[in-house]
Amino acid sequence: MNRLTKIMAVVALAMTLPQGCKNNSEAGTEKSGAINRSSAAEKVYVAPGEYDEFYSFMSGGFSGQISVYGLPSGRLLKVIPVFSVDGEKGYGFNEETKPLLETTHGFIPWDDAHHPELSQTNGVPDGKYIFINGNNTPRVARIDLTTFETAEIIELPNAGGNHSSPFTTENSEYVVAGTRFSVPVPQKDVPIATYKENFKGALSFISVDPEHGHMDIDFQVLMPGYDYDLAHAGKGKSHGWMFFTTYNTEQSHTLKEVNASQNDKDYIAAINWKKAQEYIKDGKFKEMDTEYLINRYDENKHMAETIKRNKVRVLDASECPGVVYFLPTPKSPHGVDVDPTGSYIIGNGKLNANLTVHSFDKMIQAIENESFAGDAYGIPVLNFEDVVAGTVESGGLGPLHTEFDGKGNAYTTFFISSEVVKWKLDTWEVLDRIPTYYSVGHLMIPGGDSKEPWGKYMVALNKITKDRYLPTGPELAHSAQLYDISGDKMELILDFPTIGEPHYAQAIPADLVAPNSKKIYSLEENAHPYATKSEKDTRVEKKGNEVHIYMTTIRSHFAPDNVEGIEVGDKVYFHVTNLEQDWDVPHGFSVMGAQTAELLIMPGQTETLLWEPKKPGVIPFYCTDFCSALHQEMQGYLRVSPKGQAPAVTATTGE
Ligand code: RUQ
Ligand code: CUA
Repeated sequence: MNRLTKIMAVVALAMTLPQGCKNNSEAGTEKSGAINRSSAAEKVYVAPGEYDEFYSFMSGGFSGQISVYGLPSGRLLKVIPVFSVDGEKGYGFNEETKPLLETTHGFIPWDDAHHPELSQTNGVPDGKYIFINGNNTPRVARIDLTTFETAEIIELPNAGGNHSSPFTTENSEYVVAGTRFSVPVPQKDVPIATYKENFKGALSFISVDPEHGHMDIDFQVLMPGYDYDLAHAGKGKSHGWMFFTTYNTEQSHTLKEVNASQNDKDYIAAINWKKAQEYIKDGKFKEMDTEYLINRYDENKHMAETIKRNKVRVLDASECPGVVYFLPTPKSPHGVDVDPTGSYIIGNGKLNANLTVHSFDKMIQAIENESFAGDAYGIPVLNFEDVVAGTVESGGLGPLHTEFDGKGNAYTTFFISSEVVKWKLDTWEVLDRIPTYYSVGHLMIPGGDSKEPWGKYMVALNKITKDRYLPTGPELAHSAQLYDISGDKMELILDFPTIGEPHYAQAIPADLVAPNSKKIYSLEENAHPYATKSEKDTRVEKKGNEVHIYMTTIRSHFAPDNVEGIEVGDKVYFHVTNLEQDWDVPHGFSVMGAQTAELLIMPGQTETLLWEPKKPGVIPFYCTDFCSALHQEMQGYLRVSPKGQAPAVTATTGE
């Protein structure tokens, strides 16, 4: 057996382990290790009517969304639609949110969302925004935490598989987006076998406007054609640097499971983005023709708009000395994590047992001494011995991700050996280890990738659940597990299923978000071009085969609620304004035969549904949200006549 087949054999063995676990409902202790049931229950119990201490934002993975849970209870608070359409909220179906999902490939109703990242001020999550990457059709979204709605989605040109994304710098000067799959840049029709000549890896530095949060691509760094897996920003002393893991420095384009695992070491790419800014300022960049869209939701217009860009500023790493250095790192590193002081850069070599810790100070020293082992495509490669600070002899297998508790400890997940290992920064000794059920990917400590973690809980985000929950057919929910990490020993206190695949998650104390939560949209400030601000302005306008119904809702009726004059073949737009100005009083709108979704309209908001009636008759519509005691009465009728036979349009309420 060569090294790789050995690794594959271990991987295969580990994947079968969970099946071997006992499934004995009597013996909860068998499945979950030694759990002290009453103390665990007390720790996660949030009494009815009380609030959780933290908001936790979990990626939905292949669901494309973000789900919001309270911690420590594990209660689901909301699913925020981001990259996938959502019939529950009309997201991607109503006319206002459709533009959010526009790309240069057209309307894209699904993506794979991996890594939520909170905006930061001075290196600490500030509760303003959460960003998340769209992996498949490369994009980054920004969610506004006053509304818990997707406010903006930016597309990334020159990328393929936006995985090392969207990690933020200390003040969200940038969120980065690195390509996992290198592709021809610019895209062109070439033989795949010309990978080495034609493929490149673009790393985007997306600027975030401090006032409005608006994103745009400041510049891209064009890198050799490797795979850029994950990233994290420097902080404190290393602020100004961004670190990306690479794998496939072999530059293979086929059977990567073998071919991209040949090199003993790949690289962590250290990018000096302040230096890159100097190149930009001095005009030493190439302006490349390209195409990408920025889709922004305007909260006053209640509508998203698309901006098209056709240029991007590019720095070629090979031609910009001082911008990029490579740190050799063993065994196809996956996560790269920077400790709260910014001194250490941890490479999680996924085909390894040990963790490699690089020292930022040593890196700077080696750069100053120009002590290089050589170069790759003109980019200096540092000597491993010059930059390594230590190795954590973990005893685990398959390290993926590391987070920190702010008390000098680090916690690393091991996918293959299915555990979390707690170890000490500076001495690199292992302090504790605890199993996860099963096959943990990411882990999350509130603020655990920031300068000041709130190191009370740790959440393991597991890929496999097997015997943990009641079976639900072939598909089982993925799972989160909550651990108390306030003491010396980690203690498992709760399991809860998640939506889609939880890759990464982030959490923040509730008091940094809850007080800013918006309760209503002001009707007065509603600038939607089709808003109707009072019942007396409701009406129907028909031009050719386009019918615009200006409709309002208030407990418990629609105005108008009887409309005639529609005919088969018309395009009927319902522009529904919810006149309520009270918290938690949305109204729904649904019409029989609609091929889109319902609308769920917040107080003060206007939303539009397009309906194209296919058959003559009298069609009911109704409110879908139980809004009052007379909610069942909140209903109306639309008369649809055969083509060419409709009476004049009328819209009435209560006549
Ligand atoms: S990656 S484990 Cu996006 Cu580690 Cu999920
Ligand atoms: Cu409005 Cu139910």
